[in-house]
Amino acid sequence: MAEAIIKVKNELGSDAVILQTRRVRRGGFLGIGSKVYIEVTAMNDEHKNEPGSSQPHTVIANESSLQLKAELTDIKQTLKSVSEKLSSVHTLGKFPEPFEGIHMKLMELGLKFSEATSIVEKMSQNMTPLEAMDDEKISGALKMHFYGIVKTQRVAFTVPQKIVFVGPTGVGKTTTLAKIAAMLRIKEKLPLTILTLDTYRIAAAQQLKTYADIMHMPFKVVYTPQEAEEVSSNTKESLILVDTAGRSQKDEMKIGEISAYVRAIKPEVVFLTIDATKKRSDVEDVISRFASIAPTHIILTKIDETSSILGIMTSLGASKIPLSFVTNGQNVPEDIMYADELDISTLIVKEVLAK
Ligand SMILES: Nc1nc2c(ncn2[C@@H]2O[C@H](COP(=O)(O)OP(=O)(O)OP(=O)(O)O)[C@@H](O)[C@H]2O)c(=O)[nH]1
Ligand SMILES: [Mg+2]
Repeated sequence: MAEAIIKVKNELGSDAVILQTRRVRRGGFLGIGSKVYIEVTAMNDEHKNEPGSSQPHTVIANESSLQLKAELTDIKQTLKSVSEKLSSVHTLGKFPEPFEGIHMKLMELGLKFSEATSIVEKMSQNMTPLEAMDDEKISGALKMHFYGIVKTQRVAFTVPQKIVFVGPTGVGKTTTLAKIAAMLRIKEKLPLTILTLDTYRIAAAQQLKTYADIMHMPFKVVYTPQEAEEVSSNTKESLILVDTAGRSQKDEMKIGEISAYVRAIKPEVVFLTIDATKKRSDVEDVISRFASIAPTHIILTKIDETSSILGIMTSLGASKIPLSFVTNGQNVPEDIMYADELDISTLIVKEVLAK
């Protein structure tokens, strides 16, 4: 049809009026081997009243070539939209150096395009071109930005107090509990009791009992929420640290089960233990699935095993649950430290500026 209209325009001018279009078969023998054409009947509107010009004019275009043309038009259209999209991405990511490099690095370290863009936009607006060439100034601006990316808060340990450790399987709950128990025992000299709800895996209870024995602390395994409630309400003279079994965060019902124990114990502190080696999306998933247990603080484990903490810190910051401890190794009790906003921002700036 497009080809036919071009023919009409060429032959009758752009004011031509189309009177009729139809498909016709031509050629072949008894209909075999014939081709389909489009027949357009048109006349020139401008000269329609002139003598001799009132005859409508018919043009014919081959349908297979029309189809090819239509496909070509389609391909051109697609190419145009792809190239528009590419150029918009290019323009959006266009910052003067060194900001463009920082923008790319932030995304490499796990930030989303929009998160990286907003950081770099703020930085580039607040710096003169001369300042932007000064590495110290860039590092200072980054540090300023990442300071407070996640809120940190120390727990005020006291007696009596109940503290429960929750989190997915294998993140380091038991190890971290042992590290904190040793720290409270040795440095703060607080009387402690260790409880575990880890009833269905004897090996896991044994792991904690060994730590408790070494540190000369009372150790109990509880089997029901009622028992957990009795033990915790009758233990007024010590700080109770409660370990829970690591259950898959995908398993809603078991989170409900831990939640029943937590409601029975009524702890002042619920530590959600998060593994720093996990993907950011997995961490966000853990935070949302454990939300029903209402964690009061986060402990980030295994930062010694990850190459970047930026993405995870951004997600922890968004959760609004304060970060309390960071652990950086398997050694009990030494591989644990209080989370500190300045340390975190220094570490992130190092990651961003690393070549
Ligand atoms: N590299 C490193 N390993 C750690 C850290 N914390 C714990 N681990 C190791 O992680 C593994 C699992 O630790 P656990 O304390 O048993 O973890 P959990 O959360 O109690 O596990 P479940 O009770 O099975 O859910 C052990 O091999 C620990 O030594 C850490 O900060 N860094
Ligand atoms: Mg454990």
